[in-house]
Amino acid sequence: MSGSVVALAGGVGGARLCQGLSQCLPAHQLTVVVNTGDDFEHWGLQICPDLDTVMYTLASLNDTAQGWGVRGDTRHLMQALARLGGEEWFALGDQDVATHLMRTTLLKTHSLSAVTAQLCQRLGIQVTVVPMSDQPVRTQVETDQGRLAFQDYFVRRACQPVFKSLVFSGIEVARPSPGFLAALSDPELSAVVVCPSNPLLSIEPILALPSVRAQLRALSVPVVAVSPFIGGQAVKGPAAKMFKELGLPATASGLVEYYQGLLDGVVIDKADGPPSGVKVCSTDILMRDAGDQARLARELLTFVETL
Ligand code: FO1
Repeated sequence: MSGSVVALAGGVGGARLCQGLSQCLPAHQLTVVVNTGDDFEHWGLQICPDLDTVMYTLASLNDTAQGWGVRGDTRHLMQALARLGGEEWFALGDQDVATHLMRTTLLKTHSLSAVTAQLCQRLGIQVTVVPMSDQPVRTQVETDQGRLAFQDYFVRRACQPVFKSLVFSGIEVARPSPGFLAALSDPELSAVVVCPSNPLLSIEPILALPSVRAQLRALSVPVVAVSPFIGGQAVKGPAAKMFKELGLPATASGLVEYYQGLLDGVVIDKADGPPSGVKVCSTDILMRDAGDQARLARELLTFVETL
């Protein structure tokens, strides 16, 4: 691929595809735009779970078994907190805390974009990673148990409450980050990739930012998603449960319907039926290891060139 690619990403699935894309594209041709709706303050620390998952994955530091955090991390801090009666529902590894301490300190004088760029540089990440916005946007989940803060719904209650809708607190006054806007207006842009992240929790906050949907629709380059579903199940996380609670099938067709005309193409698993209304690439979309990530990214980029 000769032009640049913007990837919209959230947690584990997005991070894995971005790692694959980073192996197929020169670093200057990839910008990863990361959801910050999951961000929250905990123990006085600014925690950006999706930015961390993307950074740790691109730096090959990620805990692949757990899905978040640093591989081989210890929990001495959490154990000491528990001894003092502290809450344990959100587990912070010791090395992970270093990231949150650094970010929290730097954020006193720098934007989240600048802090993210500095953390990425220190971790040796060459592709551009930007938060979706420098202003705080906080996802809240309307459920049968009332409106819940994102991490309360996701981690503390393990996504058990029935999902109804989302509220993105702060979105009206938030702006897409400078790096996000620059990547979308790059004359060399050749595609926007919607990663196989949770469409509701990870991608929707990015799309809900003022002007983003309109800008994506106005682009003359293809917008292509990789499905997060295989055989009616999400590869990871609660996306299938949430789609069903919304009355949408947890399939590639449900995905295309959900994105409401945004997509030109979709990459689906070979086990699944093709959706109508978009171009389809059917392949093995399960990313078990780095080899799968690179293969899927290659197939995605080849597909994009046909659109
Ligand atoms: N997810 C969990 O299910 N339990 C945790 O204790 C937890 C801790 C955690 C700490 C730092 C971090 O960056 C992420 C962490 N996550 C944890 C993952 C995270 O909350 C969610 O997976 C994302 O917000 C959804 O993409």
